[in-house]
Amino acid sequence: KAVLFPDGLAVGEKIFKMAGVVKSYSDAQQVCREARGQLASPHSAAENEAVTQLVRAQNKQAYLSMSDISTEGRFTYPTGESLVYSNWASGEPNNNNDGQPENCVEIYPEGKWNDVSCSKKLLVICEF
Ligand code: GN1
Ligand code: CA
Ligand code: CA
Repeated sequence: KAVLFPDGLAVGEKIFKMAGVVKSYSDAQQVCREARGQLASPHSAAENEAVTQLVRAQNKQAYLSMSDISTEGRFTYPTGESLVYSNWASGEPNNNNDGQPENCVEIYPEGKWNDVSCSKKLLVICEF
């Protein structure tokens, strides 16, 4: 795992970069798209640990790329593929924000995932 100063980590062929901004999901997607990347999409424990390190350094939850916007309960990558790896916190995904649906995914500084409202403003981490 190479450390790319500042705020970047390489795992295998993938590079994760903390963008230094806090955004809603659609704005966060745009930040990464404009940089010719996409939101962090950890496909393994090693990748999830890299994203967790960047999250922990800011002590702020971050968006992952995945959502169940298309089909409730079926989380997919932006390609539409189902997850090959997940690290849900106990009881998640619960699709419940005071009765409102939760279709996006945040990662906590502990590395566990929680589904949240896509309007929540969260740290942006892109992958390249
Ligand atoms: C949060 O705030 P609360 O407890 O109603 C979280 C949910 C989690 C839940 C887990 C906006 O809900 O997504 O499932 O904690 N809501 C937000 O206890 O982050
Ligand atoms: Ca949902
Ligand atoms: Ca939740």
